[in-house]
Amino acid sequence: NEMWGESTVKLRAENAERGQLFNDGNYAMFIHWGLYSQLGNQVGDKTYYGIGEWIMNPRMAGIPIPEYKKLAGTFNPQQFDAKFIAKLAKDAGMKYIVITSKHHDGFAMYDSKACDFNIVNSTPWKKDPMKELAAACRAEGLGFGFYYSHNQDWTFPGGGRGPTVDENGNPATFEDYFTKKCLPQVEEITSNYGPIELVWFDTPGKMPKKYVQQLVDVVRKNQPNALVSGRAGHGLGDYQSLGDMEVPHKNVKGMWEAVDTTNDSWAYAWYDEYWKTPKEILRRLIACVGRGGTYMLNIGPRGDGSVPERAARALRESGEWIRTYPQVVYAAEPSPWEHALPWGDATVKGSKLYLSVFEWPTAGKLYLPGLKTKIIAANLLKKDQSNPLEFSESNGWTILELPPVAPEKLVSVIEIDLAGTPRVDATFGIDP
Ligand code: H57
Repeated sequence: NEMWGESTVKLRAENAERGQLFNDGNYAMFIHWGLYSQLGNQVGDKTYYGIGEWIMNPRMAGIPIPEYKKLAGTFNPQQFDAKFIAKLAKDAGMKYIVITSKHHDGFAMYDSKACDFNIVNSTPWKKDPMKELAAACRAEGLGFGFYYSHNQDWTFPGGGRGPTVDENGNPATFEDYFTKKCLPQVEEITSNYGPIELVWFDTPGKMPKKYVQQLVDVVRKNQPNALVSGRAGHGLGDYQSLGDMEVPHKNVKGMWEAVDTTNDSWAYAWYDEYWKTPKEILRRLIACVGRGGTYMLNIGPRGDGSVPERAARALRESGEWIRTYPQVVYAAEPSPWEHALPWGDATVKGSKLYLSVFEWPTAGKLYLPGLKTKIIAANLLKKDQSNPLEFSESNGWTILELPPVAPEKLVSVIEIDLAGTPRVDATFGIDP
């Protein structure tokens, strides 16, 4: 994806320590929360459809900077509850949380000394939610990381797509923005919140390499074990970040992550009720694990700090399934088929193959194309029960005999013990 600047793919082994986060915890919570959350895509009596964190941009409402800055004066998120959010991520089966410390609007959602356009200095609330969230994550045993918009800053002079002159009308350069705000803020987020697991830089645009390098150096200095997202730019990140809301259809090599939303917007959008169902969440999570990557799924809390109930419910329901079948997801390896199959998808643990059956075959047979490794046993799981399945082979197809009704409401799991690591002849096509 050219937008994020190409080849940041690195092998897991190159970053054994840092990469551990992805190996163990291939499911995470992303949070977009900021001044824009107060608007929820509505300005005056007009609704702007799209991604809510872009509301001030001319492509959406086009809010002038002085007007936008006034939103800080009413930002008072009384319902924000860091423990609730960390618990929700935990219940969802997620392993770490990444939250917007500063999005393109330039507003710091943490206590920043580098720029007073921040939550402590310019809101009536005056608190640092990130201190609380970092602590809550640690208490739940979750990892914690920050999103930081390093190139785009729409309100600070010299920032990407920001004002080109300062308060006195003098020309402002990207260098000004970088030295006065960007670099100091990345120092802050990597120094003031204890050990963090990830710094998620976004959309490098045309940001010169020398700046990106300095940011990555700061992260390495302060947080040697933190991952840096591929969207830092210039191949300086640790792993590849796919496009926004992109779940790949074919296996992707190297270390990578997909980022996705529970509805259609990153930030809270009042009208957006296009919630993914628990089944859709599992479909996309298992697709990512099955393609060889990790899945980070976003929620957009409201301006008052509360989490939309339907997002929370879907996350908890899918999380309950993950807690029942953790072996399917965590530290699982990619599918030997390299793509989804008509009934669902596959993940691997050594010589065990896990079939996640999303569409229960009505004809009582499930077909596996071209599986070359010998099957020792096939079992249909039902929580901690395990029921043996009959299986046969015909012209390279493995045929599993299934009961007429799926044991699980959401997704049923078949565990296959193989004589070795699964190998597949990829030339097989449509079910016989
Ligand atoms: O933070 C989220 C996501 C993780 N990456 C950010 C997004 O805000 C970058 C999204 N940039 C993609 C993009 C390309 C063109 C415009 C947005 C509203 C109306 C038009 C635009 C947005 Fe589009």
